[in-house]
Amino acid sequence: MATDGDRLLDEGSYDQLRARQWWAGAARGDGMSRRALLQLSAGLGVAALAGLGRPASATAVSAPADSPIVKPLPPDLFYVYGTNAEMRWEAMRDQGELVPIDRFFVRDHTRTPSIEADTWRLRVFGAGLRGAPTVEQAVEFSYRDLRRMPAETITAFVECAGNGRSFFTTQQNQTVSGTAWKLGAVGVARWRGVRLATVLARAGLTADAVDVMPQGLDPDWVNAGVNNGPVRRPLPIQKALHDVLLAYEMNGEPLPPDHGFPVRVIVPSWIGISSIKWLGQIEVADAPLVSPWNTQFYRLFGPGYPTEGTVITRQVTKSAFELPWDATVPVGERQLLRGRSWSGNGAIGQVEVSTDGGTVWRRALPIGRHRQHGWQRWEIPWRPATAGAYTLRARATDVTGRAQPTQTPFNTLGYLFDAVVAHPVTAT
Ligand SMILES: Nc1nc2c(c(=O)[nH]1)N[C@H]1C(S)=C(S)[C@@H](COP(=O)(O)O)O[C@H]1N2
Ligand SMILES: [Mo]
Repeated sequence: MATDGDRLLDEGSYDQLRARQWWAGAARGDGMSRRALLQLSAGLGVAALAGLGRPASATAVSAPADSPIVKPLPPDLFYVYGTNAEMRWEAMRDQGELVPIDRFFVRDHTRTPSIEADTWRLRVFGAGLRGAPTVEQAVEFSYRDLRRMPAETITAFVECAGNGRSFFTTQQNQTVSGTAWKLGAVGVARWRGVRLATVLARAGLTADAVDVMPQGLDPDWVNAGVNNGPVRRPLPIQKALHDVLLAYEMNGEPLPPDHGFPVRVIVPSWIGISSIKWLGQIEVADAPLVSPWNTQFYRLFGPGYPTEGTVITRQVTKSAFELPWDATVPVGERQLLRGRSWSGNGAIGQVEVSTDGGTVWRRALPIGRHRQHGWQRWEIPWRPATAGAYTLRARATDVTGRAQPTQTPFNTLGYLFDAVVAHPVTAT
């Protein structure tokens, strides 16, 4: 039988329990009354439905001279959208399981800060610890302290909850707000670091702990005239102790500035915003915590959802071809189509591909093994017999049976697009 703790690893029960606690006044928020939130979320829905939200368009702008992102963003590897940059999927052709750092997507709310490892400290505090109730009394860890603790390495994807958002508009004719990602706001890397459970134990964790809230050192996020404070989002203690890592290495190198140097959180299978970069502090509370990132943003709002929305935790099932958008392929030649599929709910069980607009589906052949929280690579031979336009489709099913649908139910902020994507190519 599932215990309360097990249930908190599951997004549905986590949300229901936290929502009940919050609406009953048992959760501690910062800065926003329930009334204000309700007004805001209702207004958000209306604005987005009326097309007042920033419409998702496929237009990519090039990086400004004073780029908020530190690493180079060459146009053959990235589409750049202001403070965010997505990987072009053709950049994964001929790559192994991991996405190299030079092409890993970046999602910054403001900009990449410059932080020195020598003076950096992680401050852990809160009523869920013995003797460190406030941030002034926090238990401090230096970079060296963390590096000396037992290390662990995991393979896991980081994926933005909004990955695929542009297809709400281009495939489903719906207006949603937020960055108009195609499918490149995802990447798999090897993350090395120390388990959050180890750090919390050393900080004096007690059985009273309920939620933890990691917070970033990047600038406050101001949106629509409202200062939401530093980027932060709570996690239930059960998930925090289960498999969360405080990572200081990515693909065998020190964490690059854009990906959270010196230390970031990695929350396997959960949406990207959970994996707080440039970690500065962690509150460990004996009561449920809220931040705008789990009450206003990264929730599903819209006609099919309750007024207060539904929180998002795990990622959905998706697939992508390792091809340029509007690729040109040789006519009359046998070629191998390659791609990858992934899910936040478990390994991928099967992938089917259609090259004829969705009539005939063939099983793709798996390449390599799906490791931990990574993805499944696959390939399928194809010979386009005649010249002209084709639409490629890949649809995956994970081992829990979650398959990609033909439509994703609308939500105003355009999260969790899992429908099969129609990828245009031309054979010449
Ligand atoms: N401190 C901080 N952490 C953050 C963010 C941020 O802007 N600031 N962006 C989040 C979001 S929305 C995503 S999708 C991931 C992106 O990680 P990446 O830039 O390493 O790909 O980081 C998350 N962690
Ligand atoms: Mo994100």
